[in-house]
Amino acid sequence: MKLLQLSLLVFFLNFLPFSSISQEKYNVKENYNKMEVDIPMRDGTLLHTTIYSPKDTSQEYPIIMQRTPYSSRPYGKDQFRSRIGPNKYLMQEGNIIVYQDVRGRWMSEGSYDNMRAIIPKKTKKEFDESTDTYDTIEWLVNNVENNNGRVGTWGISYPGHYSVVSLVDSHPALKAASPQAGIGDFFFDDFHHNGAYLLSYWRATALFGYEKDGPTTKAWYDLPDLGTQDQYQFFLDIGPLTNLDKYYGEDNIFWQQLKDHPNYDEFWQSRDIIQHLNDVKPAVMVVGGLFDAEDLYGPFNTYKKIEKTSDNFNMMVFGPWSHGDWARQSKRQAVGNVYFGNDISKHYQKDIETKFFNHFLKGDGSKDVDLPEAYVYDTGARKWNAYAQWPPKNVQAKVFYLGDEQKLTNEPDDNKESFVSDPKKPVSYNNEIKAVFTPREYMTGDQRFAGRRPDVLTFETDVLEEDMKLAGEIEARLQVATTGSAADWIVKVIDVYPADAEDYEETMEHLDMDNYHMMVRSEVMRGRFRNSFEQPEPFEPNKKTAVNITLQDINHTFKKGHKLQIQVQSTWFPLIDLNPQTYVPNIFKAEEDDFQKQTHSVYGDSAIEFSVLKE
Ligand code: PG9
Repeated sequence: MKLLQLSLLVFFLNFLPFSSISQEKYNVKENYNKMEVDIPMRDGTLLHTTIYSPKDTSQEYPIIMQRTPYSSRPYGKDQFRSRIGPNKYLMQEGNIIVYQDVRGRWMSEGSYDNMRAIIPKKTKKEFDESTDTYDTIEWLVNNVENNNGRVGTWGISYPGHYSVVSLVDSHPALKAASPQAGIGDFFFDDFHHNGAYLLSYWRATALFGYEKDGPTTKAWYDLPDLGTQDQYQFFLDIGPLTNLDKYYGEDNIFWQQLKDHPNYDEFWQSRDIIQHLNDVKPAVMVVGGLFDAEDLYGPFNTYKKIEKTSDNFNMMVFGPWSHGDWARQSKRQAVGNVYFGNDISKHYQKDIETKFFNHFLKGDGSKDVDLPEAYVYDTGARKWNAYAQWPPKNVQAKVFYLGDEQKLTNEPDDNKESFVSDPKKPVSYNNEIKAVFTPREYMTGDQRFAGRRPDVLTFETDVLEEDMKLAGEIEARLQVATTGSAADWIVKVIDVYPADAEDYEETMEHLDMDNYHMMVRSEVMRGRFRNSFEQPEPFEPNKKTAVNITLQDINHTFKKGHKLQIQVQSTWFPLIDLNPQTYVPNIFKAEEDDFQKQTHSVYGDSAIEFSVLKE
């Protein structure tokens, strides 16, 4: 099986809750009955819903539901998943587990709409995903035998998004929701980061772009085969994005939408779910991975928005995970070369996730429960922290400046570092030739390969004489200039390991962890959006200009003997698409000649602000 297909299989196994191919001692078919029903929505559309109910009817059970665009298969009354529910503990103790194909996907009727916008003031017949969820819950609690009248939702990624949606105008029977890496907004999650298009997601456009003819158990789309492991070269050879049109025709609705909406316009704004998280009633446990390459914006902003607007039970768990790791059964938890510890996901599933659902769906459901407000793993010290709030209260701002001689300094200076940025020789986002369905391992990748390029600026502290713990968001306030009229700015926060760092089983053959430059956090700002995501602006050539970038939260101790390093660059390929570096109205429609080599500069009064935890 080609690596690309394998990576796609791994991607899907993320969403076939636990693999439908792994052999488990626990036998679902022996312990659960399965029913498949088509539930009518308020507009008459039928949504295909699979219900697994415990055979033991000596007690009533709550319903724990996942709504998904990735299929509630296997279909057929005698076909059972080998694992059901959020984790094996909840499966084995008995719950009614429900999977539903969302509108327009797989066996459900209707049309699909990526991140379908919530209609704020709906008429009785108007529908969106919140009404589909409401109508589904209404049907389930009134028709599924032996349910205890309480419902939970959960899901990872897109299914996580639908769990977030369940919180909007929620059904009164919905008592608990656990959105996990739930997409918040496609302009900041997955397909874009701060307006930069994630070219690395281009193949996934096929997954979501085509309309199916009717209910189907078979995939109605094919993913384009790049025919190479070298995605950097493939996309470099492709050149302007218009050359990708030969792979996706007009019938790929999502590809057309991506091209027609390069700015944060009403199309994207209406699909942002965070804006609707007001006065949330059900208990919420937001889960995310600190090295999740797909959805970081969504979970952090879901938790923070609910904290601001609602009085419900609301907690968050962020572990040393990449996308979906927390749902796996891996003994050793590692992301790429970096190992964090054993049984981290098991501990989360057994002691946190199971307790959350049992308390709110089977227990007294009060806010008085022995669960932490913010359970966040320290990815440097390699241990869990239970915080009373997030971001933590006892932090102090610490500003570093991008000073002379590649030093992070405590004071700004009048230094200026310049580099030539050439779209024909962009900085790679990773250091291996391996095709991926969507990027993952670069989130902890070694950044020495980049730092040695002349078009990547590096700034670092001296060797730390004591631990420095950074907790919360990071604000990069760059002062830059370009000879062109457009540019992207990427900031990377790196933990430089000492020469005696230990190697791990996961460390790649040729690599030692000594002097490993571990990516801790990174983010891009497409410079045209520096003042507004809605109204892009060119740079005035050679004019010193402010570009601010918020990097998602971290919880990382830079240990004594390590160094903190910042890298700044303007290309990150093919993670994101190439910026022509001359201003064009829509980069999706840029032409070959628009792409120009330019000289960019970063000034010494550029600041990176961290929050240092005062232990
Ligand atoms: N958020 C993930 C994703 C969305 C779209 C394309 C590729 C990945 C996910 O649902 O896994």
